[in-house]
Formats: sequence, structure tokens, C-alpha cells
Amino acid sequence: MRIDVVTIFPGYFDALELSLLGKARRRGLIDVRVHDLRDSAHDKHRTVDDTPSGGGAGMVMTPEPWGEALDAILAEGAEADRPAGEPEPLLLFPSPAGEVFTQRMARELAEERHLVFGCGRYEGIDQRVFDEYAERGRVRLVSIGDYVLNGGEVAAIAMIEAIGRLVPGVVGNPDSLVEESHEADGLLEYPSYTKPAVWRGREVPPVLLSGDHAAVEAWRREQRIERTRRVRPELLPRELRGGAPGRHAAD
Ligand code: 6GU
Repeated sequence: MRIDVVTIFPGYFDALELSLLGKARRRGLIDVRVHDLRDSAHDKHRTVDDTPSGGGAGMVMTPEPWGEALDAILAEGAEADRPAGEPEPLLLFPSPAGEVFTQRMARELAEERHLVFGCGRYEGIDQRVFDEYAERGRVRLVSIGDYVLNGGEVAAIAMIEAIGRLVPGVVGNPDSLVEESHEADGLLEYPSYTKPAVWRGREVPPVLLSGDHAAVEAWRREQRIERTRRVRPELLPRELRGGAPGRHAAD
């Protein structure tokens, strides 16, 4: 998978050299290229923003640098080894005004060949940039949740990590992708324990040391349901809603 990022803060994306995703990049599974938007601003101060039309607080990112930066990436993507019939790159703009990014969307995006993230700052990017590229291809505005960040960079990193780990080969043991929160049945994860069996007087739940595999599985499922009911009741499947605590369909 190829991922291009356009930002005025390329340094944020140094984090993608670490850990699992860094390894995936070195192995050639994910090709991440970060571009400084200011390289496409040609005045002395490399300006990328201006006052909002119609007035108001803050600054808006101007369309010209975005147009130049995105055109260059899309032209390169077109020249590259894209097989006939392959869709053009998907443009993603992190935005608190976008559709909410979910694990389902991460799975969908992990199937793409080429993603381009356009990270806005200030009060946002001139609307004509979205309109221009939506007319020419696929554009999505995506939010990572109902809170406000200062710009799209941190949101893009979160999405790149969520998507990147679903690219085949990136996570060593694919089983570890299966059981986790929001996958499969939509329940939250069960609590995990390891050695020592007692730490500061706190015991590992005895069932986990019993060697009874079926009992362990039943306990984990119960924990997942109880945790989900307590923390994220809206995620509980219909058949598990409203039941007395500790009882569920598998009882
Ligand atoms: Cl994608 N961008 C910004 N600036 N704030 C956000 C966000 C994105 N998602 C949630 N809050």
C-alpha cells in the first residue's frame, strides 16, 4: 500500500518510523511519503493561509498550495504502475466535520492501493479544494471522534496506524487481529493478566490458572459482555441488552 501525507508539520509523522508500522515500511509492505505543504507555497514566507472570506476568527488554508501539492501526487500516482481499471488514489481529509472513522472503515481502507491524507490546520482548508478533487475522483472527510484537535496530523497518524496494521503481513500473527475490540462480535476486549500469579496482593483470577480451556473462554466472554454493558452499552448486540448483570445468551 502507498500512503502520501501532505502537512505543514512533517515531523509529526516521524512516529510512523517506530514499532510495527516502521517495520512494515522497512519491509516494503507500506510505502509512506510525507510532503511539506510549504514546498508548494512560493512567496517569501511560504504562506499557506489567509483570512476567512466573509470575516470571522482564525485563518483558512489557501487553495493554491493544496492544488499544486495534490496534483503532483496524483500525477505521480497516475504515471506509476497502476494496472488498467485500478481506481485512482483515495483522498482523505481529516476533519472534525467528516464522517466518523471506525474499524469498519479501517478494514475498507486497508484494501486500497493508494491513500492520500491532506492534513489541514487553522480553521480548515478552502472548500474549493474538496470540491475540485471530489469532481476529479474520490474524496472523503473523516473525523476520529467527537472532540476537536488543532489539526489533522494526529488524526491521520491514528488512521494510518489503524489501517496499516490490517494490511496483510504487517501484524505477524493474524489471530491477534481477530479477538480484539470492535472486531467480530463488536464487544470490548476481556482484561488480560500475566505472571506473577500474585502482585501486591492482587491475584490473577483463578479460572485463568485452572487449565480448563472452556471455563477460560466462558469467563472471558462474560467479562467482555459486562465491560461492554458498563462502558459502552450502545455497542451491546440486541440479544444481550437489558439482561441482568452476569447473565448472557451463552449461559
Ligand atoms: Cl480528523 N481533525 C481535527 N482537527 N479534529 C478532530 C478530528 C480531525 N477528529 C476529531 N477531532
